[in-house]
Formats: sequence, structure tokens, C-alpha cells
Amino acid sequence: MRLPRVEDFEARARGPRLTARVGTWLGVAFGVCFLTGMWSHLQYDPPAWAPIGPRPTSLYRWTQGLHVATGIACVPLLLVKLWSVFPRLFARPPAGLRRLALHALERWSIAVLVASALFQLVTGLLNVVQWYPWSFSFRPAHEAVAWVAIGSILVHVAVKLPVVRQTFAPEDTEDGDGDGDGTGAERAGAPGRRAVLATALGASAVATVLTVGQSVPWLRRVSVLAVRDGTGPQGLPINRTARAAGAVDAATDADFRLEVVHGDRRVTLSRAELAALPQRTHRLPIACVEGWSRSATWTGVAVRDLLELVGAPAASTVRVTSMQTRGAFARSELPAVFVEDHRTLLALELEGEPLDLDHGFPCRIIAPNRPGVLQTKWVRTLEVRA
Ligand SMILES: Nc1nc2c(c(=O)[nH]1)N[C@H]1C(S)=C(S)[C@@H](COP(=O)(O)O)O[C@H]1N2
Ligand SMILES: [Mo]
Repeated sequence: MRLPRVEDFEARARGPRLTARVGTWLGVAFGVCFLTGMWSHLQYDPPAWAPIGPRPTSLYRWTQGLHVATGIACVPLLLVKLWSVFPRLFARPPAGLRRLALHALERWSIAVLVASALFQLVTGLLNVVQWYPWSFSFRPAHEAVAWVAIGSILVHVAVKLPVVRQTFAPEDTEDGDGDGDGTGAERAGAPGRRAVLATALGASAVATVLTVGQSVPWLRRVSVLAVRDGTGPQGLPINRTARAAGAVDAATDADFRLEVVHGDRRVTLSRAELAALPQRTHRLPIACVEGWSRSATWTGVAVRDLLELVGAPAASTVRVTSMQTRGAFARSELPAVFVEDHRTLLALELEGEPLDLDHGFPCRIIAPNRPGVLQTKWVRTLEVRA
């Protein structure tokens, strides 16, 4: 038995033209995915310099929907791209120390590129289905490896630019139907480059359409592979149930009191007392980090109106604590720009009915243009930060 050689794998479609074209589409999709992903990390924990506020109301819905959609679109493209260059794994290293070193360096950079891109797509997809078969924390890992991936992609593009340029030059007629790569390895009956490219782009589009209905309402019915189909109590999907969060007992306790705290001042309010305060109704989206989103009509008390009860300025940063006893997202922080907006509610009702227990009864936070994970349910305390 001998090790295979590059020539053993020749398929009619393979070659720099296919690789460059799939690579270009992949680069665009991955680029959008990277930028929207970085935006999401910023929204999660807005630094002072970032211009992130309650408007545009649906911005996060768009950026995160795009993030997940482009990530899914990348999967078939990456697979076809790997297929197109796979035989080169068996290229024999060149002779001569200098060329060998360069070769090793190039191979190493490609290994980093492939590993980090695969890591991003796999962890992203598993996060969408909420399966975490690993022990690291998803968000910091997904963010850190994103920088490795985008860095190695930029290096890769820079190195390959001359080849890519060449392949986008007009084809010479030697190629006949333009389907081959000019290496003379064409086989009759095998799919040509155009067919493979069309299949890759088609698969990418189909994968996207089959899932994007979780954020695009009019595609909901065709998106049969969407993880959330847009249904749930009161017409809204549930991210985590009250039972899963260990919030049932506290949330259904008749003695429930919301606490609003500002320094030494503390006001407690029953749900009936909250309902007796001036109510506001707004249509606002829940935009989950995992890609699904849905607009709904919420009614409740503006957080800034609650702050008034303890003499705190409307432009205060507020720490929100929930009654949940299990799992992450028990706490969130509302930056002052969001608190100031009268549409930032402690919601009591959804679609004109008292909140379902799984949507955060007795009360939950809903603010415009925020990641879903920060729309804290089963709220017990609002505390003005010093
Ligand atoms: N206390 C608490 N609030 C929470 C969560 C949670 O796990 N615990 N999940 C968040 C996430 S990830 C999302 S997307 C929204 C979803 O709200 P819904 O389940 O009412 O649709 O709630 C958020 N609020
Ligand atoms: Mo979420």
C-alpha cells in the first residue's frame, strides 16, 4: 500500500476556480457572521464608548438573526470548500530547507484556519439547539476563537489573493465548456465545476431558508428545521421554563413582593399594587441570542416610573435579580440609556393577559433592542447601582 497522491483525487470540478468562488461566498458569509457576532458581544455587555441604546428597537433582532442565518449558510460552503482542497493534504513536501519551512508555515496557518472555523460553526450550531457537550463557557470561547478565525482568514485571503485574482480573469477557451480547471484530469460524466458551485450555493440557501423562519415571520411555515417554530404560550416561544429555572414556588407565592432599592430607600410592591400603578403598553421583540425572535405586545410599569418611587433619577443603571434558583441568566444589568426609555417595562401582561408562568409571571423585564438573555423573567429585585 502507498500513500495517495494529489493526482489520485482529481475530480473534474476540483481546482482553483471552484475553491476561489466557494471561498469568496464563504468569506462574505463568514465576514457578516463575524461582524454581527462581535456586535452581539458588545450588546451583551455594552462598553461606555459603544453607541448602543434602545433605538433602533429591532436592531438586535436583525443583527442576531443575520448572525445565525449567515453561520448556517457557511456550513455547506465550508464543507464544499474543504472537499475542493482535500487532496492537497497529500501533496508531498518540497525539497530544500527554506521551501520546506515556508510549506510548513502555510500548512500550519491552514490548520489553524480550518480548526477555528469548524469550532465556530459547530459550537454555534450546538448553542442554537442548546446542547452543551463541553465544559467551557460558550460565549467567551465563541468570542475568543472568532478572533483566531477571522485573523487566519485575513492571512489566508492575503496569501491567496494572486491565485483568486487569476481565477476571476476571463477563462481561456482551452477549458471547453469552462468546467474544468485545465489540469487535464477531466472525467466524462463527473459533475463539472459549475454544477458543484451551484450545488454548494443551493445547499447553503436551502439550509438558511429551512431555519431562518425562527426570525423571519413570513418564512416560519417553510422553515421546518427551525429549532423554535414560533409557538408557545401566548404566541411566544419559551426559552427556559419556570420549572427548569427552579422558579415555580417563588413565582407563584401569594406573598410575592417586588423590591425596588435605591441606597437606603426600599419599596416593596405586591403584584396587585404593581397593576394599580400607571400602565404602559408597547410592542417589542424578544430577540434570542440563539437566533429566534418574535414581536409581542407587553403591558406593565415603566422601570423609570418605579425608580421614581425610591427617588432615583430616570438615568440610573439598574441591577435586575430574578427568583430563579437554577441555571444562568438569573441577573442582568439595565444600562441607564435603557432605563430612561419609557418603553423599558417591568411587564405584567403579554398580549393583554397576565404573563404565563413560563414567560416570567409575576413580572419580567422587557426592553427595546436588547439580547433575549437580558430580558430577565420572574423578577424579584430592581436595585439602583451606586
Ligand atoms: N430569569 C431568567 N430570565 C430569562 C431567562 C432565564 O433563563 N432566566 N432566559 C432568557 C432568554 S435566553 C430569553 S431568549 C428570553 C426568552 O423569553 P421567553 O421565554 O418569555 O420567550 O428570556 C430571558 N429571560
Ligand atoms: Mo435567549
